[in-house]
Amino acid sequence: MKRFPDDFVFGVAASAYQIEGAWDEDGKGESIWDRFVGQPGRILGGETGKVACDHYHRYKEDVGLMAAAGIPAYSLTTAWTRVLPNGTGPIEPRGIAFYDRLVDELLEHEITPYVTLYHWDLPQALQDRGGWANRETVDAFVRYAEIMSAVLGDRVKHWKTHNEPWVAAFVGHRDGVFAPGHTDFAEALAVAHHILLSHGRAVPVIRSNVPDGEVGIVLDCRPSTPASDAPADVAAQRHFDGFRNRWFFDPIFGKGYPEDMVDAYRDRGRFDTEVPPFVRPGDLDEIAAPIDFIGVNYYTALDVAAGADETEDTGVPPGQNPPDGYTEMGWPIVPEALTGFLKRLHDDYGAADIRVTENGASYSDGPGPDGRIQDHRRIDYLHKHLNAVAEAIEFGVPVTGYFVWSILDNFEWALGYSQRFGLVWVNHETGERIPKDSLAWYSSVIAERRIG
Ligand code: IFM
Repeated sequence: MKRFPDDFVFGVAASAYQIEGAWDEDGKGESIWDRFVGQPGRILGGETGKVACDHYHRYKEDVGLMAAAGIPAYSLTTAWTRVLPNGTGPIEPRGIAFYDRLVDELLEHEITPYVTLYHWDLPQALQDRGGWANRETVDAFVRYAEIMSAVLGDRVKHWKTHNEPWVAAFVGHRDGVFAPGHTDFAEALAVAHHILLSHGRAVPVIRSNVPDGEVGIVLDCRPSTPASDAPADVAAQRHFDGFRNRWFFDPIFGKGYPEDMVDAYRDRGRFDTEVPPFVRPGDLDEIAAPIDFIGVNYYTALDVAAGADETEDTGVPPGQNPPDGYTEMGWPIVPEALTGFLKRLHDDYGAADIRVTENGASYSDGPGPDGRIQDHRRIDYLHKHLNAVAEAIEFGVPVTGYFVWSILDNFEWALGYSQRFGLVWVNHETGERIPKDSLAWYSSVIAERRIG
């Protein structure tokens, strides 16, 4: 039995586009996801987030579900286009009013709000001017951060600038699988840089608006191991780690971009200079602005073999199935890699306050004949990962919080509604919510503050 420290924060998470719906209500502007879902072939089954979980209208019910389960913290993201429909220009007061209501509702139920400013839904108006590849988007983001922290900062004390910049940059601009659907490696690199720069510039702005608050960023991680001791596999794994983890963690922690990766990217990044041309003097110092915590999202880990050094699906070699199996995303379940990565953040980067800002599993279990949802596999997944967090704490790693992804079954991007990550089941036809057994289980872990 491992006990969590008294100040350890348990929470749940969700993001605006994945749950809110009301995509064009109350003056909301169009985001790149609103545009992307309308393009044929982009989303499985042609589904969209136009209605999603209708959280925009049902937020009281959702907060009530969290409160009934004794969830102490909720990580939400705000939609830039609700507040600034064109990304810049006039503020839409009805958008601000929604987040005011949501935050007040949470506080009335004694749930601490954690706010993330960007979870991939760039205003389309900014995309039309080049999106994140255009350095001006950095200034637009900083203004948006300024507005949100000024408006909510009296009640919201926990701020995260970005969620998973790797995904926004590479899945959106290299793979073309997420909005805006581009396939240009050089553009993806510029996008990543400007997102990181916007983070670094927003940090002092948020801090000055919320002097008694804290601010950080959320990076997704993909721990990996070489498929064998063969030098080619070892080199491939090192490259994968640079691509997937070090390119983001290194600059945030003041180490600049990893040199081996700058060298590796020169051709595809279309530059022949020592540093990529989008990196201007002073940028790396700004990106490394001191943060109060680092958020890390963890789902899976993989083995990397030579020849597959930048793909996500290198997986585990055939015949060596992971002992804990796979989730329905097809992701190997590797809880011990979470412990390892948390240790690495502390040992290699000196991270002094680490939060697991997303962790969870997709399983499609729905209501049985008695209406109950017995999602044992999700409970097992969460149990193993909370245990992995507790183990890291025992090793002396300063992990201070854990947020389950997600409170609700929601819109899983290019996979539409086919994947269910929720602690609460959602009928996507009617909007009905049914708490799963995993919610009751999580509720008891929170109450006992221990895992065994
Ligand atoms: O649903 C996503 C979320 O938007 C970002 N992190 C991973 C989750 C599961 O794929």
